[in-house]
Amino acid sequence: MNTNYETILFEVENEIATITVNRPKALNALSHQVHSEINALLKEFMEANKDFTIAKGMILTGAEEKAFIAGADIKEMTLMSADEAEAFARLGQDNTLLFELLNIPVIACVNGYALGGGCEMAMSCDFIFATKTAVFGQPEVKLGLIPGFGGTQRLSKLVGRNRAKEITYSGRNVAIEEAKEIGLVVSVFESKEEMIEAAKVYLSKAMRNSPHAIYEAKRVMNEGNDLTITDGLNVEAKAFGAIFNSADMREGTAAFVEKRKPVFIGK
Ligand code: DAK
Repeated sequence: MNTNYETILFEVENEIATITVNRPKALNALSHQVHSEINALLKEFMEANKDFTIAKGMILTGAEEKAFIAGADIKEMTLMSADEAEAFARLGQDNTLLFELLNIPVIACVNGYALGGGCEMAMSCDFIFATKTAVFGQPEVKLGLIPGFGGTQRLSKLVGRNRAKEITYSGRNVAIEEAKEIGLVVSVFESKEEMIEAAKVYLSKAMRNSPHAIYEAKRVMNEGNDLTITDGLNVEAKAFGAIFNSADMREGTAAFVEKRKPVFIGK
């Protein structure tokens, strides 16, 4: 896999892939180049990791301490035409969809500012770990913009439409206590090191389970998020049936009956 990028870092250790947005001087703001590089990386990774041969879990984080991602690059946006802005929004939206479509769990590890596009990128991960210094928000209206990487949709689904509207219209910051209380963040940590370590421990434990079953659970839960309960239950029933054709399901149930540890192959 190509790991040679200018604005992001990519590494894999113990089957856990980490993407770090690496523009600390601009508080890791999302330039067109950052989005293009994330897009190329995720597409190559998806193709190469179909059988979970590279990684079984992923972390998305920001370089250094001050910011996860302080939003889309405002300096770059001041020069964009409407057509360029639409293309930029589509690229960013595509990246948020790729995180949702990945066959492995992705944890956003948020330290410092996660504003605008940063909050949107974090919300497209499976869930969010954060440090005590984390600050969330959708401040786009302060710039005469609206959220353009899915924030108008995902924040409502995560915290409820009315709270999402209240946060978005004011453009205010959401501090960590509130982010935890409204369900934006699942766990809070004292330091970035502690948070990254906890994410690695979580993913290492999860990968003892069937990677295929985790992927199916992720797929069905994400699909169901956009459906009525009846349609969502239908998707679940189909996936539940199909998983009986998987080697992992046969192995997992047989191992239980034989009182031994299962050996999953991710199929
Ligand atoms: N873009 C570009 N540079 C940024 C940046 C950003 N979002 N945030 C910070 N920086 C840069 C600063 O300009 C500064 O650079 P220099 O001036 O030193 O060259 C450096 O990072 C350090 O920032 P500060 O000096 O401002 O640091 P402070 O501690 O004083 O303040 C801050 C930290 C996070 C409160 C402040 O930097 C800030 O307010 N940043 C902007 C946060 C924000 O408004 N984020 C939302 C961006 S809007 C769409 C597509 C996408 C979007 C919308 C529509 N379509 C195409 C339709 C998404 C929009 C957004 O995300």
